[in-house]
Amino acid sequence: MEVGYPFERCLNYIGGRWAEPTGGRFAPNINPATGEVLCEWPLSTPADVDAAVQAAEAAQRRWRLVPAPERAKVLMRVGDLLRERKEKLARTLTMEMGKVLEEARGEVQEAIDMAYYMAGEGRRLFGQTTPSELPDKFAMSVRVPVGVVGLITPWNFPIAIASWKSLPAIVAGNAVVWKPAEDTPLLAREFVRIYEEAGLPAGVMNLVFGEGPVVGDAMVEHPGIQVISFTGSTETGRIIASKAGAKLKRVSLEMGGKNAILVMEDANLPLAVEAILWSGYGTSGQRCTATSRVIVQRSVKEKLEQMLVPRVEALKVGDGLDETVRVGPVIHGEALENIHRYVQIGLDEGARLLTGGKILRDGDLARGFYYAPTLFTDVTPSMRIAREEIFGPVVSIIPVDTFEEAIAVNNDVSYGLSSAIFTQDVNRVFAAMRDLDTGIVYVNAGTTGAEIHLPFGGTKATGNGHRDSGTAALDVFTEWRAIYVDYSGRLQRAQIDNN
Ligand code: UN1
Repeated sequence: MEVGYPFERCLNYIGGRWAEPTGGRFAPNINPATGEVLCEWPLSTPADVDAAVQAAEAAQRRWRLVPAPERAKVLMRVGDLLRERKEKLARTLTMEMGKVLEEARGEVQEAIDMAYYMAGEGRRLFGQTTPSELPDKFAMSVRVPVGVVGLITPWNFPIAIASWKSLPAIVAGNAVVWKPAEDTPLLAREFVRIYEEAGLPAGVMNLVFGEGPVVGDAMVEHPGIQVISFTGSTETGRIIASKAGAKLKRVSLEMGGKNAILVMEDANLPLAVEAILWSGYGTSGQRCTATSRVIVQRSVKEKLEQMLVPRVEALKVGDGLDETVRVGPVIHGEALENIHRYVQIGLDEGARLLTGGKILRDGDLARGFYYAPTLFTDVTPSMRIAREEIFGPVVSIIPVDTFEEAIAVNNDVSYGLSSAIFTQDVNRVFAAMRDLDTGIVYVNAGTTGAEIHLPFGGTKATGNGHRDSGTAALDVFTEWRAIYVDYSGRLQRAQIDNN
C-alpha cells in the first residue's frame, strides 16, 4: 500500500480551520529509518497558542451543553474512521517514528479501543447519589468539565497516548489545545482530520505544532488553560509542574521508567526469554514501559543468559516497513548518541557486555538511526545503567540471591512505572503484587502491553499521582461537583440541627 507523503506541510488546526503559524516558520520531519524528509511542521508562537485557547474557550461554552451521549456519537465515528484507516495510519506511524509495522498496527488499535471505550463513557460518566444526613434533602455528586485542557504528547506513542488524553477530555465536555511531539506531526494531523471528519464542532479540538519551550511553555502559562496533561521526560515534567504549581493549575504527568522483569529460580525460563525479547527490544526499547533491567536469581542466571544471547543476536534490525524486521530505528541521531554514551558508561562501570553495544551502519542502515540490540550482565544496582532511563534497546541483567532482594532492587530506583515477575509460586506472586512499588505489575508477562481500560501510570518520579486511560483519565479532565437539594421547605443546618 502506498502511503504517499511527498514533501508537504502540516498546518495548525485552530477553531476548525487549518492555519499557517504566525511568523511562517517550519521545521522538517525525518523518517528515522531512511533519513528522508516526510513533511514540515509549524514552529508556532505564543500568539498561535492564544488563538487556539480563544477558539477552545468559545467552543467549550457550547460543547459542555451538548448531552454526553451526543458527544459520544462523535467518538464512535472517530473509532470507525480510525478502524477504516488503520493500515494507512500504521504505515505512516512506522515511517514517522520507526516502530515496526506490527507494533504500529497495535498502537492504532489502542486508539480505536480507546475511542469506543470512551464513547461508552458518554452514557456513564457516573457520579454518586448518597443519602443526606438531613430529612427531605437529596445529595449527589456529578462530574463537570474543567473547561480548556492542554495536552502535550510524546513521539513514542503518537496516536495511542493522544487518544488516552483527548478522548476522555472531549467526552467529558472540555475543549482541547494539543501540542504533539516535534517528531510525529503527520500522525497528529491525521488524528485531527479524523476528529474533523467525525463531526467534532469547530474549536473543540485545536492543534498547535511547535517546540516545547515555546508552545508547551505558552500553554502552561496561559490563564485560559485549566489542566495540562503531559507525557514525556521527567526533566520536562518537573519544569511544567513547577510553573503550573505557581498558577495552581492541575497537571497530570506521565514520565520516565526503569522497568524490570524479575526472574525467579522456579520461573518458566523459555517464557521469560520471550517476554524479555518483546518488552526489552520491542519499539527499540523506546516505551516508557520497556524492560531495561532483568533481575535474576543467581541459580538460573547463566542458563537465562545462554538462552537469551542467541535470541537477541537473531533480532533483525532494519526499516519497520519490512515485515521481517523485529527492531526498527531509534527516533533520531541525538537519541542514538545518547544510547551509545550509556553503553560506554556501562562498560566504564564494569558491566559485562554480552552482545550489541554499537551503532549499526552497514548498507542501508547507514541512512537511518539504528542501534544493535544490547545486553549487559553482571550489572549492579548502583550502576548508572541500572538506575537511569536509557530509552533504547539496552537491557541489563542484575543478579540477586533471593526473592526479597529482587523486590528490593526493583524498588530501589527513582521511577515506578511497570514491573513483572516470572515465578510459579503463588505465595511469591501475591507478595510481589503487594510489594512491587510500580503503578503497573505483571505476573508471568513482560512489562509492556497495558490495556486501555485500566489506569496507566506510575509512582515516584514516574508521575504525580494521576493516571492516563481507564476511567482514571476522567479524574484528570473533570471536577467533582457536590449538589444538595433541600425539599423540606425550611432552613436545615448540617452538623447542627441533627445533633
Ligand atoms: C508508553 O510507552 O508511554 O503498555 C506507552 C504499553 C503500551 C503503551 C506504552 N500499551 O507498553
